[in-house]
Amino acid sequence: MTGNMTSRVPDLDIDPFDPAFLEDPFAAHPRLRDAGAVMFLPAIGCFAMARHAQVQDALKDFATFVSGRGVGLADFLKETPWRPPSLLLEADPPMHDRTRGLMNRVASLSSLRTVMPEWQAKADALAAQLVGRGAFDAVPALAEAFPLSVFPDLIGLRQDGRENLIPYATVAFNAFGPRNALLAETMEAARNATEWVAQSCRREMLLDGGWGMKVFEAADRGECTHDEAERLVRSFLTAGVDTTVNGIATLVHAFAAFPEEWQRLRAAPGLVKKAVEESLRWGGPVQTFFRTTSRDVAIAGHDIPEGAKVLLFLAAANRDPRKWTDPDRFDITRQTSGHVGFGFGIHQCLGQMVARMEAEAVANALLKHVSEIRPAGPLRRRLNNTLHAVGELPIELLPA
Ligand code: OVP
Repeated sequence: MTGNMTSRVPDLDIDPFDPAFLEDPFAAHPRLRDAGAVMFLPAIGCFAMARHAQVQDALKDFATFVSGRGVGLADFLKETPWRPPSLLLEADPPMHDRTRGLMNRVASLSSLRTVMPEWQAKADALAAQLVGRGAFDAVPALAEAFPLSVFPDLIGLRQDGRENLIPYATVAFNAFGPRNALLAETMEAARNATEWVAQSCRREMLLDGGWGMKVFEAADRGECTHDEAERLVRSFLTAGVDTTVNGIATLVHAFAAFPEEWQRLRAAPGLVKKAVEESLRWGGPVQTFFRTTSRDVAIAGHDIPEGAKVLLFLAAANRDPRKWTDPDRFDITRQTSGHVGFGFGIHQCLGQMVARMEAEAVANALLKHVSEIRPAGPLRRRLNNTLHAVGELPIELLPA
């Protein structure tokens, strides 16, 4: 026989949604990467890839590794999704390209530039208030406080009920995993949040000038239907808060854990953008996403059948020693291009400029006010099926 010789995919006995795994996913990543270019995880009955080359290739090949059957464990062809699918994240071309084009025009860099001075002033005031106050938990006081002080206003949400945003997103990210205890608990806690989010996406609830209303104005121009507009606004509310909260918590944690990198940044504040990018590579606020195969496909000599769920370990790819030198080290001068912290290809994070701007505003504010970021107790995780979430981050900020 010649050509097309493929072999069975190796099994690996790891459950990536087990609490012990979620507590420290990075500890298990070497086994995932070393098991092979592709593996099968009997614990959850799906294929998985954790090396940078395969994860990035799969993300690029959107026609083979599709999103329309869901980017969680559930196959939307066989199971009813917990909510109507996202028209962006859980859609494929041609539908995806139409909604993504519209949303790209709403979430433009030019509309962000106009709010940047205001965001920086808010971050500066927050840092000034937190510095020199002794030990505090940076999760509520900084990582949650800052995004909540800027993002809901950007979208044009009313004040009332904003406390529902994080509980809703927590459920949404848990819902990409199996129907485990984490999902059940957070679903219960967010019962009213789901209804509040649905109401908040309606045109009557959105303020003029916000990104939410801009989506409805695109609908008025015929770029999508008004029902679609509502669901697109929902994407902003789902994807825009818990992600940046944990991105900022991870950035602060990185500097607390690598104090010499904080001092390097103080000596060269022009490295802020690189430091933010490196924190995304190193910290992995979004750990994983699934795809579904649209055909039989061979990966590095292994067969994956059509209709298979494939778990992509973004955070493991971002620390793959086949791609990165000394990958577990947080190094603000590292060349980070090619990291998949925002995904890759056509679905790559729509809000990445917002996320970067928020993190840069916080980093710049800390640079103005803070000489040292000291751990003041153990970091505690808030377990989530998708996010590497920080539950508690005790730190102390010493004045500059
Ligand atoms: C990380 C993301 C996450 C969750 C939901 C959505 C997007 C959405 O489009 O609803 S991107």
